Amino acid sequence: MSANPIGVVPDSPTRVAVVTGASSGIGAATARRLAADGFHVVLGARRADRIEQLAAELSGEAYPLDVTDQASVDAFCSAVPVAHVLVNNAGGAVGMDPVATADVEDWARMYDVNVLGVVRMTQALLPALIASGRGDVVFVGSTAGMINYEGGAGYTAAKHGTHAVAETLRLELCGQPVRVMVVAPGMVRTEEFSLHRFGGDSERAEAVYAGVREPLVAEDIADCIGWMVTRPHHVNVDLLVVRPIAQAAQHKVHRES
Ligand code: 8X3
Repeated sequence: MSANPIGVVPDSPTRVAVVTGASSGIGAATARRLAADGFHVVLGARRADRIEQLAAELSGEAYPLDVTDQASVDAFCSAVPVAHVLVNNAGGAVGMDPVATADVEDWARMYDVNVLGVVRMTQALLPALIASGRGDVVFVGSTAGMINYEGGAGYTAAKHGTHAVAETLRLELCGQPVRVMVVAPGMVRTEEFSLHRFGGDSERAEAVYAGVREPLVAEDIADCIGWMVTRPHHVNVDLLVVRPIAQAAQHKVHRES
């Protein structure tokens, strides 16, 4: 466990940013970006070894976190008395089976991490975010939270749920000093998203990006999040949809042979 080297206290000008799912991909890139922007970063993920290494590099903190486990969320959040930004990034897809034959256990896992996980984290850190007087919750949603596609219903239903939680929270917090923002990425090539979705089948994972000249990368989304949380605090970027230039819409992807 890396110690808090700067001892952030409530009236410190340093803002504290909590990033979930920070062991790889968008989460790790966001932690790097926010640290570079001057935030004190607190990283959470199940793979403690990875986040400890990254936190040491970023002079931040790292604690193990499984957002699908309330006890884990409680333990993590008890180590974070001060928080200005929560990036609800932990999430993911499992499988790509049609509704007719999909495994409902996969769907339950996706709902747990993409919907209940963000609710658990948001509930636990909301008092600190409000107390900060300038809090932010960023939900890493998806274009899959705005449209549906064949084989994707388990994931699209879950990501629609992520977006619904965010939009509802914004309504409920109206008048409080907490922004609620959603970034909705389209095709982002990370080392794990598609590999995880297809149970480690690298051929299927690679096929997702086949012929796409420049899919987005994790740093592109981290860049968006960095921009969103560094706007003057009265500016709430409700929803930022971002796709690679080769993806005009979910089903309209230019592929070179
Ligand atoms: C990922 C976008 O198109 O794979 O959140 O569903 S997609």
